[in-house]
Amino acid sequence: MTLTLTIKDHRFEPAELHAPAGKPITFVVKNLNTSASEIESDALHFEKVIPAGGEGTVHVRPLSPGRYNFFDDFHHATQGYLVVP
Ligand SMILES: [Cu+2]
Repeated sequence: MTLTLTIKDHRFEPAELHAPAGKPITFVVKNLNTSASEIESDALHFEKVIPAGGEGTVHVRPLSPGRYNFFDDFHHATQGYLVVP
C-alpha cells in the first residue's frame, strides 16, 4: 500500500500513519519546507534526502505489528510514527 505524507513547517503531516501488517509499504513524501529534509528510520531501515519542494519515495518491507518511529535527520524535532496494528 502507499502512504502519502508531507513535511511542512518541520512537521510530518500526518505525524502518525497506519498500515496493515505483512504487506510491503511505499511512502511518498513531499517536502514543503524551504530547506532539504532527510526522512530516516532506524526501525524501518530507510534514509532518503528530499530537497526543498521535492518529493521522495521509500519502500518498506512487510512489517510485524508495532509502532515504528521515523524522523527528519536534518531537523530532529520532526518526528513521526507508523502504527501497524
Ligand atoms: Cu541520516
